[in-house]
This record gives sequence, C-alpha cells and structure tokens, in this order.
Amino acid sequence: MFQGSESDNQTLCTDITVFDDLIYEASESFTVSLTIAEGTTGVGVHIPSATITIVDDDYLTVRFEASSYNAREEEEHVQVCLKLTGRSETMVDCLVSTEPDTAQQGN
Ligand SMILES: [Ca+2]
Ligand SMILES: [Ca+2]
Repeated sequence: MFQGSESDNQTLCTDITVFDDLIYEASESFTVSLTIAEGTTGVGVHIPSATITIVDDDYLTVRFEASSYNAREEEEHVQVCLKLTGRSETMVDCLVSTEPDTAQQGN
C-alpha cells in the first residue's frame, strides 16, 4: 500500500518467491497483474501486467565413463560408456564417433 506523501513519485516493491531446482530446463515465465483495490477512485493503471522469466541455472555434463578402454581382438567389439551428470526434463542426444588418423601401434 502506498502511503500518503508530498512526493511526486513513490516506489513500492514486493518479493515473489522463486523455487530453485536441480533440473536442466528451458527458461520459464509467468505473468503478474496489477489491479487497484475495490473502492479506490481517481487512480489509473498504466502498465497492468508484467512478465517474469525464470532463467535456468542448471547444466548437464556428459563424459566417457573412463578415459581408456581395452579391446580384445577376438571379441570383435569394445563397449564404451557415457556418463550424464545432472537431471534434464528433455532427452539428451549424444554421438560417439571414431577420430580419423588416431590409430597407433601399441608399446
Ligand atoms: Ca537450479
Ligand atoms: Ca532448473
């Protein structure tokens, strides 16, 4: 509630609670609106609504589970594993590919 004052301009602020989570997600927004209390006269509303955007502060990391793997020739394949750290509300698509010109003879 604005108090009576001789000043031409007063500012009144209110806090709206925003909950922090641990999920990687897109920014979210909602609208707040302003109305004048019933029975108040002679007061106009210039900007009747405002948009609040909650900017996500969470992130994900993806990595190989190990930095090296051993492959036995007779098994004809090697399994490499990825590790995702963090929670996401959407699918995380990853691509594993071989790097050209990195094959070397062992020691
Ligand atoms: Ca967070
Ligand atoms: Ca979040």
